Formats: sequence, structure tokens, C-alpha cells
Amino acid sequence: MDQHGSFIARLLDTGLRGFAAETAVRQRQCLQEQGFDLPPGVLDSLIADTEARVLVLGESLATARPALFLEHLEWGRSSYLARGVSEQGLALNLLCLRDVLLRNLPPDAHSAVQSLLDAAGRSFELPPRPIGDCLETDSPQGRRVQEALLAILEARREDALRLLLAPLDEGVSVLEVETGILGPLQTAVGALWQRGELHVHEEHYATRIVEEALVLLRSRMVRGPGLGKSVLLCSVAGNLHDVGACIVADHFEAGGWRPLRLGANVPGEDLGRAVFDFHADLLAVSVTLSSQVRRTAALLSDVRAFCDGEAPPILVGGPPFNLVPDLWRVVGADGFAESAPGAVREGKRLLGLSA
Ligand code: B12
Repeated sequence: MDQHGSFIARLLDTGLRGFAAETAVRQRQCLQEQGFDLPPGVLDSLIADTEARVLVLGESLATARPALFLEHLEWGRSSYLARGVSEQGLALNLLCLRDVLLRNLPPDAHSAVQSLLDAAGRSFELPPRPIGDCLETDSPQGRRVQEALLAILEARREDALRLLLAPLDEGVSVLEVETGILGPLQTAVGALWQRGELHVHEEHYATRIVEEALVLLRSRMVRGPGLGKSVLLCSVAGNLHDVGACIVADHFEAGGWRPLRLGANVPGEDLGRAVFDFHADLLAVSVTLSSQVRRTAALLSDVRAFCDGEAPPILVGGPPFNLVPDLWRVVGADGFAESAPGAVREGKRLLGLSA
């Protein structure tokens, strides 16, 4: 981690709510000066959005990886575009945030904050990236995703499960269904949610069905000969996403590993004890949001401190690591993989097992 950037990130954490509120109020004043006002009730969500932005700004500075913040901003721009909202509000929010931070932070923090926020401002010179629906219809798997999604959105649970499991009878493996159908289904649900075309309860319903399908698939999984190795899997503290970690765990299990699944949102001190008590041979940590990078670095060092020199190799994965290829090194992990099959290959390499 970058020492100076981490120091600024800590200052941002300390004043998070205040910086976000001051930015939102300033933004409102600017609008009022131009004869506009925020619609009623929008101030609270503006403060919450700004808070999320300041958090990722801190992560980007602490890791010295601008891409984390710039990509988070792109995500915001795409969401605005999909909803037909002008992105000028977002651009104004950044300008107000810049003012607020430069007034509140000590002078030695200015140049880092300024250069990142200026780079963010320049990104508005390019058009925002449209969000596709992530549904492809050219392959049998793509059509399966579409049919299952339709069944889910029409609350036809049994049909959805039947469609998700049917490929097994056509010779497709459990692991291929997980990565080729369930993963893309979740991505499509996320894209539709981001476009404002799908409600939160529909995403929850879809995820429940995917979790149910994962349990049913697991009961039909072919396992390779046991390797005599265990892998402890979890999502970092604060990360409520765990479908990715489940799919990774299944790939390890099919490859002959003993998976120890701790699920979502596991705090560092508990994870160290779990690794120690279970004698895990490998630890695999899943991270979904760019705001969860520093806590991943802290988690890894907590585990190592708890295990006092006896910690197993640590593998990390998830979208922020796919976005910034060397981020796994920055958080102090021993390895990284982009996908579930890659995770098993990397796990074997880390333990010196033949491929
Ligand atoms: C379901 C879901 C949720 C559910 C999760 C429930 C659950 N039990 O998992 C809930 C409702 C909790 C949720 C909450 C939020 N979510 Co959400 N969520 C999703 C969604 C739709 C699917 C996630 C998923 O299952 N993906 C499928 C898996 C298979 O993909 P994956 O996780 O990337 O995993 C693969 C690889 O990354 C890798 N991998 C993953 N882990 C690991 C670990 C190791 C060790 C290795 C080697 C590899 C590896 O292998 C996996 C298999 O290929 C995604 C959309 C998407 N594109 O993924 C949004 C998404 C991730 N969520 C998003 C957001 C914004 C949120 C919230 C902030 C929303 C809010 N305002 O509250 C909160 C944050 C909660 C939190 N603190 O974590 C955004 C993130 C955008 C961004 N740029 O940061 C996404 C991308 C949606 C979108 N398109 O905008 N979410």
C-alpha cells in the first residue's frame, strides 16, 4: 500500500460523512444560484452516493491505483446514462467535492487528491459507456440464461430450476453450468438492475434461485480423487456477495480439495482463528467492491499475525482484482485468479502440487 495515500485515505475516512454532506449542500447551493433545486428527498441519496465516492477515492489513493476511482466514476456515469439523467450533476458533484476536500485536508494531501479528481473530471470528455444487457443469444448457454431469467422474472421458480439443471442431462458438467450459465445469469441481473430495469427484490429472488441451483448442482458434482488438501473460502468483511466464492469452492471440491466454506462478510480476527483451527492449507478470499480493498489488506495481515508465521498461502479474487491486474500484490496476497478454474490452478501452484 502507498504510505502517503493511506494517510490521506484515513483522513477521508475520519471526515467521510461530513465531507459528503458539505459537498451535497454546496452542490445544492450551486444549483440554486442557477435557478434550480434538488427534487425533494434527493439530498439524502446524494450524500450517500458522495460518501461511497469518497470511500473509493480513499482506496484509490491508498493503493496508488487511479483505475479504482475512475472505474467507479464510469459506473456512476453509465448508471445515469441508462436512467436518462444528465451526467452534469455528477460532474458538478466532483467539482464541489474537490473544493470541499481542498479546503479541509492539509496542504500535503492536496496534490494527490487534486490530480485524481482532475483525471476524473477529464474522463467526462469521453462519452459514458453504455450498459449492455449482458444477454447473448447466439449460444445454447446464452439462450438458457435468457429462458431462466424470464422464468425468474415471472416468478416460475420450478421452471427456472429445471432450465438451470437441464444441461446436465445433455452432458454438460456441473462446473460448466456454474461458470457458463449461473455466473452470466447473475451478471445479466446486475446489469439490468444497474439500468434501472429490475428492482432490488427481483435481484434478491434471482440470487435465491441461483443459490438453490448451486446446492442441487453440488449434489450431482463429480469429484476428482482427494488431494488431502483443504481450502478455506470466504468473502472479506463487509462483502455480502458470496455466489462467486461458492462457485470457486465448488471448483476446488470437484478438483479433490476439501472446501471449508465460511460464506460472506467474515471479520479478520475470526478468519485468523478459523484458518488456524481448521489447519487450512490455502485461504481464498473473495472481494467484490472497490471500497473493500484496504480492508482486504488489513484482513490478510490480521490472519498472518494470528497465525504467527504459520499462515497458509493466500489467494484473492473478484472484480477489483480483475480490473487492476497487480492489485493482489498491493494487498499482500500470494496469488490471484480471474476465474474459478484459474483459482484451482493457482491454488495448486501455490502449494507446489502438479497441475
Ligand atoms: C447478487 C448481487 C448482490 C447481492 C449479493 C447476495 C449474495 N448472496 O451474494 C446483494 C443484494 C447483497 C448485493 C448488494 C450490493 N451490491 Co451487488 N450485486 C449482485 C450481482 C447482481 C451478482 C453477484 C454475483 O453473484 N456474481 C456472479 C459471480 C459468479 O461473479 P463474481 O462474484 O465476480 O465471481 C467470479 C470472479 O470474480 C471470480 N472470483 C470471485 N471471488 C473469488 C475469490 C477468489 C479467491 C478467486 C481466485 C476468484 C474469485 O470467480 C468467480 C466465478 O467466475 C452483481 C452483478 C455482477 N456483475 O456480478 C451486483 C454488483 C456486484 N453489486 C453492486 C452493488 C453496487 C451493490 C451494493 C453497493 C448495492 C447497494 N447500493 O446497496 C450492495 C453492496 C453490499 C456489500 N456491502 O457487499 C455492483 C457493483 C458495482 C461496482 N462498480 O462497484 C454490481 C456489479 C451490480 C452492478 N452492475 O452495478 N449485491
